[in-house]
Amino acid sequence: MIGADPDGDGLANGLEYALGTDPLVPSQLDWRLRFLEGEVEVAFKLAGRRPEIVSFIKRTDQVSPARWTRLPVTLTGAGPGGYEVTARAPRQEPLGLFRLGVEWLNP
Ligand SMILES: [Ca+2]
Repeated sequence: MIGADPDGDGLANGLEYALGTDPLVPSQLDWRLRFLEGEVEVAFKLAGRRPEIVSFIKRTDQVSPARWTRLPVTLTGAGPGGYEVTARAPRQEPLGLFRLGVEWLNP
């Protein structure tokens, strides 16, 4: 079942598939935030790459109502160690919230 979470880590089976993680072993997202000159860089490390899935990063500057904006991303690495999805955005106050998203190319 795509929405089930048998390992109880909060990541549903469909998302575990997209991220390349084992749905029977608890996982957590490996991410980092870096402050650059005038910019902030957010990166998520994913275990495996699926050709039928696109990963993206969104940002919002407020919670309610959220105004999520999809950021341009770069993908680096493709070996057995996984790969990273990285986005940069202008540095601002407040910093806002970032999140990783995935979507199937041909659902
Ligand atoms: Ca899970």
